[in-house]
Amino acid sequence: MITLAIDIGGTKLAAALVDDALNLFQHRERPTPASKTPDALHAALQALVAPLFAQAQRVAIASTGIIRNGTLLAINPHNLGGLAHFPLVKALETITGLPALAVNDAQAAAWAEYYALRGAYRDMVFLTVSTGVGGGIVSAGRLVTGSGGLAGHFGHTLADPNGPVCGCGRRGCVEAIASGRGISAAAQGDLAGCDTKTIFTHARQDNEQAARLIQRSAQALAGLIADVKAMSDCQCVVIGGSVGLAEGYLARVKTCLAREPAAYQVALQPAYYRHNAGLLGAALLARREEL
Ligand code: ADP
Ligand code: BMX
Ligand code: ZN
Repeated sequence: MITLAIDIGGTKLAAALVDDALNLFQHRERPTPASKTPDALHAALQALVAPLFAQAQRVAIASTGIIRNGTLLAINPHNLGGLAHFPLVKALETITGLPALAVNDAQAAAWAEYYALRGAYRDMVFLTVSTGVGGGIVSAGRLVTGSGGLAGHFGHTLADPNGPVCGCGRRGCVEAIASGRGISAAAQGDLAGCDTKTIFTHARQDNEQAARLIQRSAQALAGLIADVKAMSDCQCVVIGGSVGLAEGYLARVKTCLAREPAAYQVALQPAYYRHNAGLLGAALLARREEL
């Protein structure tokens, strides 16, 4: 059985074909359109999957946003150019004529990373530091999505009561400080207007402000990891997303976490499936559901 797996993030859309042995082929990417209206996302998804779907028997979607009854509901619409609502499953079923399943991107990635651990831990949490900060929980070997899809949205817990207002409406969320958007939004002077990838490049060239912005993100993420440990007693936290996987970032988070009391220490590791964790997690869930 071939699954067309799709990953919808705030910055990029990715798609690939995945076979039953989890081999991933014909990987394609394009930028996520920034538009309040659903038409632009629909057109971008259509163009992304057009060369792929004839070879697939089902569609598995990992997407940013709260996924409820196959529909994307943004908790932070700013990450999608203001788009707050998109009928994901309906759109992909119309485009491909295939049955489709949708799940939150970080929840999907948590499931793939739990699978990669092969039983080493029963309780783990996945965190993505990307356009936003997302999370997924596996508890006693089960993926926790919540009755309304909100479970694991750790990016919207408090990092700093005096921090910037988050696109979700709360002040000082971890996402507003630690995410790719949060890092670039705080850049000033010589770094004003730079995206986060560029800010990492400047940090490697000893730009002090760039290093400070990345450190502020790593510190907020380490605080979140201590909170997650306190709430879930998970045995392992896996980090993904382009910021989370950027060279040197996890080492900074580990240093910050090491300063927290012993009770909050937890094994930290980078995503085994790197940038493909969302695609493979969605494919694994479609296989489990026998879609
Ligand atoms: P998405 O949120 O669409 O899943 P990513 O995981 O690629 O996408 O996260 C996008 C964010 O990561 C952006 O803020 C971007 O500037 C930043 N980014 C992309 N590549 C890198 C990199 N190599 N190093 C650091 N940051 C990166
Ligand atoms: C936001 C939220 C989460 C998502 C997380 C990471 C939206 C649109 N998304 O907190 O559902 O899991 O970002 O998403 O409200 P990404 O785009 O960074 O991968
Ligand atoms: Zn928030």
